[in-house]
Amino acid sequence: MPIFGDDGGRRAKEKQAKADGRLPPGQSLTVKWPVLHYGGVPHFDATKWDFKISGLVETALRLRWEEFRALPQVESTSDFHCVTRWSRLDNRWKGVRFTDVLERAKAKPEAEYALVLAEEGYTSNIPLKDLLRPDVLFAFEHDGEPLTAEHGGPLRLIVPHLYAWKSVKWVRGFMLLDHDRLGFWERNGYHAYGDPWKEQRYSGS
Ligand SMILES: Nc1nc2c(c(=O)[nH]1)N[C@H]1C(S)=C(S)[C@@H](COP(=O)(O)O)O[C@H]1N2
Ligand SMILES: [Mo]
Repeated sequence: MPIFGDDGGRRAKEKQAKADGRLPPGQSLTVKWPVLHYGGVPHFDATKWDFKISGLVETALRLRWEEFRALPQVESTSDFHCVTRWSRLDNRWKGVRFTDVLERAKAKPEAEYALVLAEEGYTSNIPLKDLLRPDVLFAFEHDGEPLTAEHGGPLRLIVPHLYAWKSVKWVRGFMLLDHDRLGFWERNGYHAYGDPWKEQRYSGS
């Protein structure tokens, strides 16, 4: 007899996650991995792909796919919290730390915010100091597999401590600014910062 019902033990895992203090308020646990985004899944062409760093940096940069792939890679396991109230724990990501990318361009002292840029004009704003955490990665892999296109492959940003709309799929670069410039969802009613532990879901909350 299985101990768990046919939800693969989801309820038991959720109870444990709550007891361990790993589930932010108002979130429920998912053991699957939903696909969520606005618009279509962009087509990837390695010969045309580039990653651009601009704004308040010492050296504006444009990295080609091969150059980005050659940056030092690390693994980091972290949790993922979507504002639509699901969380997925213990995701094993492999990719390049934000800090290892930024190092090549060097932030100017007045840079305080980033606007992260993706395919099809998707953007998200994040304070620069939040991106300097060691678990913030540009990820190529999830749980040992190359990131599928629907989950943001070939490359997505992962910012575990903020709601997942900040974990920009199909990322193509970022711009550093001295002020906060709202991104796509942030202009459409989501919170400018988005701390899941404070339930900063919508602007004004
Ligand atoms: N480029 C882009 N990135 C995006 C989004 C989007 O619409 N476009 N949606 C965000 C939202 S709201 C969530 S919850 C996560 C979902 O990632 P997943 O589909 O891999 O679960 O991607 C985020 N990154
Ligand atoms: Mo989301």
